[in-house]
Amino acid sequence: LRLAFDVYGTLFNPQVPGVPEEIMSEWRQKQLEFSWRLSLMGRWVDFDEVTKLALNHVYRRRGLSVDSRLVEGWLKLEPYDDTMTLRELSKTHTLYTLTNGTLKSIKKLLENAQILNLFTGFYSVEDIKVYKPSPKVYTEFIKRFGDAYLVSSNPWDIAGAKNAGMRAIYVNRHNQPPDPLSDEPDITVKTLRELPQHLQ
Ligand code: LAC
Repeated sequence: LRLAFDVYGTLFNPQVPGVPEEIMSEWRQKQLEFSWRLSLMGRWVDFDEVTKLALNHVYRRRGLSVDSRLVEGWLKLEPYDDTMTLRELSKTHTLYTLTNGTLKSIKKLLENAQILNLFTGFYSVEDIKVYKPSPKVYTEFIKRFGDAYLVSSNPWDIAGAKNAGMRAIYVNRHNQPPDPLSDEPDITVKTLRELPQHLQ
């Protein structure tokens, strides 16, 4: 099967070392909000830049001075333990990325984690300059690479894929309740480790 992986939050833990959890979560939320608002406005700013804008905004809002080097932490995120299951999955399935991130940054992450070579193809929304969960992203992926499953831990991403008619595998690591805007994922697992047995 073709498996199209979301990157941030699915393969890599979006936690920059040295950033308190509360600020990190607001940073991540603003990063996503900015990406969605830009797409609704029909504008394009790449995800690295969006991440920078969100960082500055979150610190300013709190009246704190910001160390802009923190943004480089996104190039050094840790993969989840179960991400290493991709080594096994790549033997019998074809792996792709399907990410809001820039190819430059996500390839660096995959390289650091020594899993870059497991992928057959890399797809980023930079190609069409509109962010997930726009249906255009998922349909463009399928047009280009063929039918595939999106694999994501982000419920809004699963919702987006199902909405666009793409099959989806939800990695529900944190036991989140179902997303009210989403159709049922085709497969739900708690970690990527369960995936090989589901896809036999
Ligand atoms: C990704 C982020 C947005 O697409 O989760 O990798």
